[in-house]
Amino acid sequence: MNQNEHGSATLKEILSQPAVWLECIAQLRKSRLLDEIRGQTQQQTEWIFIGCGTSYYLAEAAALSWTRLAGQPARALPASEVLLFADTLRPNRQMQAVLISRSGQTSEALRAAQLLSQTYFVPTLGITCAANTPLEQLCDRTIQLLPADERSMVMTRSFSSMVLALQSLAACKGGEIQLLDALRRISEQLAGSIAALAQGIEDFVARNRFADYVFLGQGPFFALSREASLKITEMSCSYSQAYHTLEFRHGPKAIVGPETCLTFFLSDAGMQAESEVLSEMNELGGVTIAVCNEASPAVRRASTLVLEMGLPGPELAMLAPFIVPAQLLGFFTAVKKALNPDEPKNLSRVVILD
Ligand code: F1P
Repeated sequence: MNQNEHGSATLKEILSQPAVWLECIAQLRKSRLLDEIRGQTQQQTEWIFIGCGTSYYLAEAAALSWTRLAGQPARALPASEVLLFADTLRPNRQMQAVLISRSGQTSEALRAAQLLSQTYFVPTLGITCAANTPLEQLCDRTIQLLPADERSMVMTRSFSSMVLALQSLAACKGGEIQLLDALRRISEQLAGSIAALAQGIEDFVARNRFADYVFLGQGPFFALSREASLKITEMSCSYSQAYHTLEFRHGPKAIVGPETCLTFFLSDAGMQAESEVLSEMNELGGVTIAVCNEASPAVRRASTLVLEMGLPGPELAMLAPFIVPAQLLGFFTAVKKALNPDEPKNLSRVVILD
């Protein structure tokens, strides 16, 4: 794969992620913003992460990370649910809302921020990759990750960088400071291996043709499955679904055949149970991709393609690096279908409503 061969902004941004993560981590450390936010949110007892599209799946990853790292209840909602069913959310002053938006301009996210802040007096924290945005005007505080902004329509490094930033905030609140060092080491290691990873996925795409895609994960990796599914649909106009791995047995597996590409995001905690589903789908004739940190013999036997990332860190630190293979799968599938991932069909970079 020659990066210039594609000349794509989206591919450049995907490949830039390890370097951008290091920039964002350094920026957060230097600014001491996380310590300030931790001090200002001591009284908040429940965290609500809110976004749209990719930013909603980012919210899901952040909420699962928050519960485990900060030790507080957390959940994720699409902004539309806050707007249409705010009463079921039972907003209160002990809540902390986190509004996630790469552009800081998405109408539903802005309206959710305004409703929570001005009607329910819920404190609001924004996180965005742009400067001087309406979101920043509406929120009490805003984390800006300018190095993670993108030219491309689809979100790639903005997704992974904002995941890292919110995980870093959770770790700061929970005293899990070793996570920040793990994220830095992982970024440095992936910087040296991402080109080879991209070549392996480009070669896999060149050798195969699929009718549909499935992405499977448990725990925080389910959020990755949802984002991965959206990426391949946005970039390559392919039909894709995402499920909790073990849920896939309960009906959806009916679709599995030789033209079904199933990607498994394997967790440490659920490796045994998830590997059994992987083996079953391989036996049904599906083409299987395993994204994991260390592959067991059972995983190797049941996988058409094993992406063993081999990164140094705890399971939660794998959320940002594990999405990279799915971004690359979406990109190279689009190129193979003679589509332009930089200008996806039917889509706009920001959804602005009247
Ligand atoms: C949210 C979003 C993206 C999607 C597309 C339209 O944007 O739904 O997730 O890929 O770009 O907008 P934002 O609120 O994060 O800027």
